[in-house]
Amino acid sequence: MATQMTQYRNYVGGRWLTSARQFPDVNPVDGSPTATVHEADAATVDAAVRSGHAALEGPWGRTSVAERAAMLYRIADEIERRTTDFLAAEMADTGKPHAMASTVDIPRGAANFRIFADILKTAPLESFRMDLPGGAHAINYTVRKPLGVVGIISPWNLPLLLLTWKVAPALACGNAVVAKPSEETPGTATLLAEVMDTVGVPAGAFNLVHGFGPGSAGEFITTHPDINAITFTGESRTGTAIMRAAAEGVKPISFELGGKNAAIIFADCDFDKMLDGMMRAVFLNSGQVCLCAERVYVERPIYSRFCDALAARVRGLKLGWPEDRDSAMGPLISAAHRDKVLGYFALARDEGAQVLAGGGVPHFGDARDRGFWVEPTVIAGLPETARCLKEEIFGPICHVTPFDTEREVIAMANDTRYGLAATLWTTNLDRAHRVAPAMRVGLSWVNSWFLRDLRTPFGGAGLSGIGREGGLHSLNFYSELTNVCVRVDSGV
Ligand code: NAD
Ligand code: 6OD
Repeated sequence: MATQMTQYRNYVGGRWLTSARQFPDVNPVDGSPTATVHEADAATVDAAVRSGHAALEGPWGRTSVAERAAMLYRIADEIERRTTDFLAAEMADTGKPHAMASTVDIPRGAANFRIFADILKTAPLESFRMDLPGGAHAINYTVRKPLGVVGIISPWNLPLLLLTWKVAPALACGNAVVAKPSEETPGTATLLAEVMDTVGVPAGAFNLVHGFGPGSAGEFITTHPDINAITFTGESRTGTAIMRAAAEGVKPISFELGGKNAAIIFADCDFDKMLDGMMRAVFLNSGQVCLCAERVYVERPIYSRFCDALAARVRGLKLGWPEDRDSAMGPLISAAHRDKVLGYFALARDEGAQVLAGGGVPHFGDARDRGFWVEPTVIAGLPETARCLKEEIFGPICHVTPFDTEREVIAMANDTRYGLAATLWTTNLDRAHRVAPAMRVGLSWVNSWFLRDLRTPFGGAGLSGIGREGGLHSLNFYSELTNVCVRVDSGV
């Protein structure tokens, strides 16, 4: 008997909707189909937007802060109760190792709901007393209200983490959402819709639509006249298209975009800790984290030692099945993305790079040879003007450059149109406090990477984004603040 392929449907107004058009969800480990995805057409997206507005007019629009916080905690609990399902779906869609999905993606998916419930309950609002001539005064205070129906468009690299990073604060603030996950990773988003259904999120408050960008669900969301705000994580180029769409209707936007992040390694660093940190900063998630370091600058006295040590560690990285507990790296997300990354490997050679490790496609002798793998790769010797040092590759590759002075390395690290993150390795406290804030980025790490209190601002400069999310910054984006000014006349 043929097994029934998993079906990922749209969740609109509390109902599961199929679609006439479907597309396959592919496992990048071996290229096998894992599910059939129902692509939302314009009418389905329109129904999602209308159900969002209907929810805002109904009981969802009258929920209190306490009720919304309690609901967010229930969502977090239910994600945790279904951890095994979420892990299986995330690994099937991305091929990422269990070690990562179980410590980063799924726990953070649940944590995003808890943290925004906590923040919502304690979020301060402004209040000012204004003294007026003649003894009267006025009291100004702000009221936080939802923006309306928020369109959420997310990428494939950290599917649940990055979707919930936006859904949680949007719901916390009382909005309704129409969320579209990447076409590459519909799995955990669909499970999230099941969670919303199970814990009793009112119909229409959370809507999920599947599909692509242009000419599909993504574009239908961004061009819908009754979407009140758009929050997007993805490529800078896609941000440009979405910004154009959002200009019609002057919609608030929040953009978390690409990066070409620098790592700066000073000779006085703790070498072993730095090397462990750099292996994560370059190769976590096969380099498919917007915060990954693709440009590595090393102070000359330890340059050769670093290149040798990094290349040796890279050659020992285990490229494994996601379920294997000792797998360190998975495949790239798709055949198209692998072609793009391999294109940069070839370009690096054309530009004159030395390949210190990797640079090709691994051979396994099993089903993985049909998947979308590349070798973790270290290159050196390119001029700062090379395309490989200017363009985001988004794969398991870094280029290593030597430097001599602090001033020189700050200039090189900042010579990019992106501005997302930097990581700096030193034991010199003064230097850490001089160099870290001098990075033209939204997030500057010292002796660490991808470590962050979720209450802090997150976002990028330049091509890396517009605005900040995180903690109160998220609540402020997902809220309309109304200032109320009450004049109080002086009495007798
Ligand atoms: P992408 O821009 O191709 O796609 C992201 C989402 O946008 C997908 O859901 C896609 O279907 C949708 N989309 C594409 N074109 C669209 C359009 N014209 N209108 C509406 N929606 C559209 O990005 P990706 O390949 O999924 O993700 C990788 C990129 O995301 C990298 O550049 C990476 O740096 C960036 N990223 C940034 C952050 C951050 O926080 N700054 C986090 C993760 C990923
Ligand atoms: O940690 C986060 O909240 C966050 N937005 C991470 C982004 C990672 C990019 O790939």
